Amino acid sequence: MLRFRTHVPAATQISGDLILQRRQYRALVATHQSPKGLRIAVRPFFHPLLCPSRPNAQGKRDLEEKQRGVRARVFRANIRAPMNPDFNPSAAAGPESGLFGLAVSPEQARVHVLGVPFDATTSFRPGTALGPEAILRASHQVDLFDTVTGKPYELGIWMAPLHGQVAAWNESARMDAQRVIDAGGLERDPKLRTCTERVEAIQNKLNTWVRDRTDEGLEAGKLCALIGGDHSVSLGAIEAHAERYSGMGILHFDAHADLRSAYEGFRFSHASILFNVLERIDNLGPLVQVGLRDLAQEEHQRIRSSEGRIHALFDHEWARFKLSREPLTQHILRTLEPLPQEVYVTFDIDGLDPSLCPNTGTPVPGGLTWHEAMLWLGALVDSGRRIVGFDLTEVAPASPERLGEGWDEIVGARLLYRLIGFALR
Ligand SMILES: [Mn+2]
Repeated sequence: MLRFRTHVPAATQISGDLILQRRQYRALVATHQSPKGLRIAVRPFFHPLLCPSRPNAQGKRDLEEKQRGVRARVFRANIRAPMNPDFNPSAAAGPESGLFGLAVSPEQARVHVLGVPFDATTSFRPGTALGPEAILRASHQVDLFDTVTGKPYELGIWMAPLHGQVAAWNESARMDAQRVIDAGGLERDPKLRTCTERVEAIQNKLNTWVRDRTDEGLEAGKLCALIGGDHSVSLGAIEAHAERYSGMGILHFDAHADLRSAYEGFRFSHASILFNVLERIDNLGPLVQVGLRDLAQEEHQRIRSSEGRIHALFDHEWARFKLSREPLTQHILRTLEPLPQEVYVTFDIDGLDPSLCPNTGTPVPGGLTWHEAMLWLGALVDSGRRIVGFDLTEVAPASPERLGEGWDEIVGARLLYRLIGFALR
């Protein structure tokens, strides 16, 4: 027995060439037969542009339906398309629908989300490469109405289909990177330099690719968000934003300062992302770091000697704030003070308490609670500043077999929705 929990649009397309009216469609669903006696398969609506799904699953279905003698297909349109007059934001999302269960074209959407499944230099434990797919799936559980930010979905949110090239780059870079990591880093075994060079060549390609994709989105007037992958993937996105928003500041949530000049021999390591940002991008405003609690002396020194370019609020300082009698927002506003009007947010999920991201690559005790993170983001936009773009990295699902069901990606999807909401405010 087939059941449709959500709305049926006025016209539903069959196999790309036959249109059923709502009435006929209902009749069809009720009887499980086609009006013309065709054998019908019903499957979730799928559009390669709208739904970054896996083409393999489609192919398997095609074959299976052919064997059953299916002559036509009804695409079940239980997706949430805000531009559709029949749209119901409270309806459940289809399993193969787009990010947050929405179905909007890239042209319609105000927000473009780019998933970058890359984690080749993850040193401690891998898994963040599965972050984008896991967040996409977990996002179907997110209610579109949000008590804090309202209705961000109304402006349209579109996630680009996950690009196979990035996964291929990741696989090939990971093999070389693993040899170096297993050897204890390049310092221990300089013979492995060719490996780090190959990794670097791939990361250069990746950075350019991310920068170009982000640039295309910004050119079209979109709010561009990126989801990792490990933190190294943000470089291209920050470059593209800095080009357009000259002098923009960066607000960085992280347990780590990410200010190492290189890590384990990798120049584009996740542990060096902010170092690379400051080194390579000229027209940047100040960097404000929040949540830091695990850093090398070299990084501490770099913050101290940055002459006002880097402002770090260490986690123990935040803990002290919380015990003081002053309202927390006053501390937050004081910390945000160096930031200009236009701010890029780079959010490593490990800036949060690890109970919110237990499987992230390098978890550290301490960190922000969920509500504290929201307080920071809210204070940032309430102060009149604008989030011009952002990234969310280091979300790692607990289980590759059950993507989208784990706690890490559930938190990640909700954080992504809030970030979008605050940026659109
Ligand atoms: Mn981190």
